[in-house]
Order: sequence, then structure tokens, then C-alpha cells
Amino acid sequence: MIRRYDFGSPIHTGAVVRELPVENAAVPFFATEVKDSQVRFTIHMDADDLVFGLGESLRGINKRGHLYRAWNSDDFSHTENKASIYASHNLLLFSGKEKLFGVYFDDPGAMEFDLGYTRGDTAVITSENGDLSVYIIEADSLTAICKEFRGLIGRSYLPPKWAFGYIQSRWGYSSDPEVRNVVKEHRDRHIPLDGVCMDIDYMVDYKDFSWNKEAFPDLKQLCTDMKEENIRLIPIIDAGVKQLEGYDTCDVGLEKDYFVKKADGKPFVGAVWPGRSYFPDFLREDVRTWFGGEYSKLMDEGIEGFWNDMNEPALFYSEESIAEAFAVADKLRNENLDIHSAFALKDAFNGTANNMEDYRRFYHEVDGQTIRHDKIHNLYGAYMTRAAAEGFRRYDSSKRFLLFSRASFVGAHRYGGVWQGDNSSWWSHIKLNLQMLPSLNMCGFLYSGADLGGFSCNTTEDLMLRWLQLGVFSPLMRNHSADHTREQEVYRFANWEDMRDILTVRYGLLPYLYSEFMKAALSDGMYFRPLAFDYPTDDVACRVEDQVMLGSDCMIAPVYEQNARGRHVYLPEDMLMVRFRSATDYDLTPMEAGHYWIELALNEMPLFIRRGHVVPLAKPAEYVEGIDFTDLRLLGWLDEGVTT
Ligand code: MIG
Repeated sequence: MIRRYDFGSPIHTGAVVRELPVENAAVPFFATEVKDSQVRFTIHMDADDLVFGLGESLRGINKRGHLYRAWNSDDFSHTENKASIYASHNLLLFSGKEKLFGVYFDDPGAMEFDLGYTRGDTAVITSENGDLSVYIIEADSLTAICKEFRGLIGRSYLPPKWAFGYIQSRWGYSSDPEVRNVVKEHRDRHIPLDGVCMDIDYMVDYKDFSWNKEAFPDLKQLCTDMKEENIRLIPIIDAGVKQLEGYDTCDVGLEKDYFVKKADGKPFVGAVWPGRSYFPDFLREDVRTWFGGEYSKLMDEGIEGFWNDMNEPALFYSEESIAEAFAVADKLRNENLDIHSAFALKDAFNGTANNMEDYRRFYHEVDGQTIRHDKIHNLYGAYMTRAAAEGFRRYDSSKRFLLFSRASFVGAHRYGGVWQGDNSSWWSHIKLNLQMLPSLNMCGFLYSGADLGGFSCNTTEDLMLRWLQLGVFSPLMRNHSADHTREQEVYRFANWEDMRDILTVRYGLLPYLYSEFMKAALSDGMYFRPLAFDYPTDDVACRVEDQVMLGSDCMIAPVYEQNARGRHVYLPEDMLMVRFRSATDYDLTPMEAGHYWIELALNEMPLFIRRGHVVPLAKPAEYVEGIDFTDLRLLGWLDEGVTT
């Protein structure tokens, strides 16, 4: 059962697809306070209450005990002190002896979620603008609440089948021979691969929908040749459009008035990779139609997948903020800088990026209304995703295209997937990757994954291998890294054969993983669930933060610690452990419910199959198209014994 309560004048966000009547009564469960146009929702939490939700956000699966902020932010340092990253998924689930319900705050502006941060027994949720709809969702289990919620927000995006293959990416690939070489290195060594991402270096001066004709003299031929090898190329598209006369995307955008504007009616100028840029007003349908159509320039060459970046939107500086910084610098130029002025100078420049003042400088048109950007900030990336997805549908409605975005809002889950942004090559980020996956699923984002191996910082061969062992289960399985970090394609490492073998596990399990994904997507279910969802009366299971249920039959428990040769695992019920070294080399151990220390050498990864269930395993293949979905072994612990 879902009930809706409105505050102020809610702005249409597009998150919800089902129109519900507005209740006149007060919101249940919360004490509500309206003050200075803010709305605050307060709820007492019992000692045992668990809080789930918030999709792509930092910290644990149980969100209780910290402060989070809905404010889509380009932040490449995912440390525990951060309250926001790239997405705002304002769903919370409260579960305890006295309460079981979900609440969705459909608010496109800034919100604060103080979940026992100020006071351990109290959650205070604040809408800063006070214009929102609140949905209270009740059902008899956490899984059922999420299903109801999906009914409210609509069905999840379906990527093409090949997008479940392994994808290699790196910021820096910049030419036809370089891309071909990455593919060759994989194919020569029989390392499975289905896609290669092209980062901003394929463009000319970072202009969207352009490609460097010298580096890629015949993109169409490259796409054709790659496709013959069962490889798809996946170029990046950034939100900002370079300010440049003679560049048609810019010219048309200006001529048709498609960019966001300042109060004086002039287009807002902010700098990103291409330097000074304009920002399409994706909230307008005509702008989406235009921008979504631009992707056809690349689709005409044979491209079938994209990733949308910098759509929080990220801003390096605006004309105004950089002018202010220079003014500070001019003033301090001849000073003997002390502790205060030296930092003031630094802060003046650091503060130009993703600056709150800038987000208040420009406006959108939403349903004929002019709305200042900060009021709807969290929608920007979602509407860029929607623009692209609608463009793909118009281009070829019979085909599924790959699309994943950095920024998102609930609603974008109908149009594309997400990646978890700029993580680091840190062991703690394997765990963070694991913890975000079920939370994203609660909010409808099923096709997701993190940069395997880590984006920033230098990876190591053991970190890479352990991270791939989690990546085996993540729908988007992409190795991506930043420019100037250690190269981390599998073939760069001394232990590349172990990595290749782990990749065969992905392809062996792919029939199962793909079908569980489709099942979740088509029945509004979850592919990843916290253990608390499946074992709500098991107090130990309810607090497990480093194991996750997968599909209807499995549990995963990756190793995420440096130098570990095993890990502790809690089995809430009898399970069969499959200890994989490759898709053809594994051993099986039936294990009764309980606590275990499990030995896992660096090249070994476990999968736990619930007793009485079976999981199919295919023969290894080097690309998704090559998997024989009819020649399957069944792994399981049945009454008759263990099947192999
Ligand atoms: O400011 O395109 O998150 O995946 O490699 C950095 C370069 C811009 C951020 C993305 C990352 C990508 C990078 N981009």
C-alpha cells in the first residue's frame, strides 16, 4: 500500500509513474515540522531498528549512524566523511520490531538525512526547499516494499545481452590502433572481453559527438571490425557543450535557445573539459529530442552503447566564479601571505569548482515554469540519461542500447544504468562497491557496477584480482582507471592467468546471472539483496555488511582485505559452497548454517548456493555471443546429494 502526502508546491520530477491521490491526513510514522520553508520529518528509532536505502551513497548497507545529503556531486574522493556523491536516491526503509515501512521523498532539491548522527535514536530528514511529495510504502517484508516502490517508479532499464560481458576501459585510449591493440591483447591470451570504452580522448577538443579523424580515420570500419570480433565500442558523452562558433552542436543549441540561462537571459557559461561550455536544459522535452538525436552521429558509425559523464553537472568554474578568484589573487599579489591569506588564496581557486553560488546562477524551464537550478539540481543527470535513451528508441526501437550514467535520480533507472563513479584503488572500496549494489537495487538501479581495480591511485595485482572476483557478479563488469595511474588491463599483470580464469567464471555463470537479472527487472524484484531482506528474523544475518544475496538462489561473500587468505562467512541456512578458480576448476562443499572461516587463496572465489536450489554453469566462452546457453551443468545440494 502506498500513500502520498504533499508539501509546498511539489515539482514534477518524473521519478513516479503512478499518479496517486494526495492524502489529507498527516504523514504517518513521522513528526512533521514546517519552518522557514523547510520541512523536517522526525522519527524515533529503537535500538534494534535497521535503516536501508539511499541507493548510491557512501558507508554501509544499514545507513543508520551517519549523515547523508541528497546533492549530486562530482567528488572523486569517496571517503567516509563525505555526505554525497553523484546520485540522489531518496528512499529509506525502516525495519524493526515495531515498524516496517518505506518512505520515498520525491524532492529534486537538496535534502539532508540525519540517520542517528546527531542523536543515535533519532532520524531527522530535512527538505531544504520544502516542495515535495512524500510516499509511505507499506508491505509485509522489505523485499515486498521494494517491489511496491518499483510499481510506483516503473520498470528498470534493460541493457543488451552483450553488456553483461566484461568491458575494458581506461581514461587515455585515444586512437584506432590503441583500441585494436587492447582487444588483441585480450583475444591473443583468451581473456574474455565484450566491450571497450572510449573516454574523452577520442573526441576533438572534448567536443561532444565529435571524434578525432586523425586518430580514428574510419570509425565505421573500426566498429565493423570490432563487431566481427564480438567487441562493442562504448564512447563517453559529457553534459557540457563546448562554446565554439562553427561547432554545430554549439551553434544549433544557441540558435534554438536550448541551453540553460542566467537571470539576464544570457546562456550560462561554465567550464569543464572543453573549457567554457554551455549546458543543455535537459528538463525541456524539445532539448531532449535534439540532444538525444545527436547520439545518432555516433550510432551511424556503428556505436551501440554510451556512458554519460559530468552530468551532476560538474563545473570546474564559471565566468563569475573565476573572476572572483582572480580578484582575490590580484588583491593578495604583493602581500606577504600569512596562514590566513595563503589559505584564502588557495580556497579562492579551489572553491570555483562545483560551487553552490554557480548552481544558483542559472535557470531551467519546467512545464512552462522558470526554476532556478539549485531547486532541481538532482534531476539534471537523470534527464540527460532520459534524453539519450529516448534518442536511442527513436533511432531503433527494436534494439536495446547500452547506457550508463554517472549522475542519477530515481526515475533514471527506467532509462539506463549507473556506474559508481571515481572510486580509488583501495581495499575498502571493494567493500563499498559491494555495499552500494543492494542499495542501488532497492531504488530500481539494477544495471550497475563500480570501476573494477579502482579509478584513482595505483592498483596492485592482488587488489585487481580480488576486485574482479566481486565484479564477476556485478551486472556492469567494467575495469576502468584514471589517466596517469598504473595501467590495469588484465594482461599487464604477472598473475594475468589467474585473472583470466576468474573472468571465465563470469562467462560460465552468465546464463544464470543474466536470467536472474531479467527476472528481477521484469518482476520488479531485486538482483542483489541485503541478508536482512531474506532472513528478517535472524539477528545476525540482519547486520551482515559484507555478504549479499544474489538472485533467488545464491549468496556472495567476496574477499576484500589485503593479504587475506580467507574470510569469515556467516551462513543463515544450509548452503553449498562452490570455490571457483575458473569455470572448469572448482570444488564443492556442502555446509550447514553457521559461522565459518573459509580458506580462499588469492586465485579462489566463493559462491554459496542455497540448499535445495541449483545454479547452471556454462562452458567458458570469450564473449557473450559465444556462450552455449543449452549446454549447462547444474550445481546444487539436493536431497539426492551434490550435483556437479
Ligand atoms: O573529470 O572522462 O567519472 O570515469 O574517466 C573527470 C574522464 C572526468 C570522470 C569520470 C571518469 C572518467 C573521467 N571523468
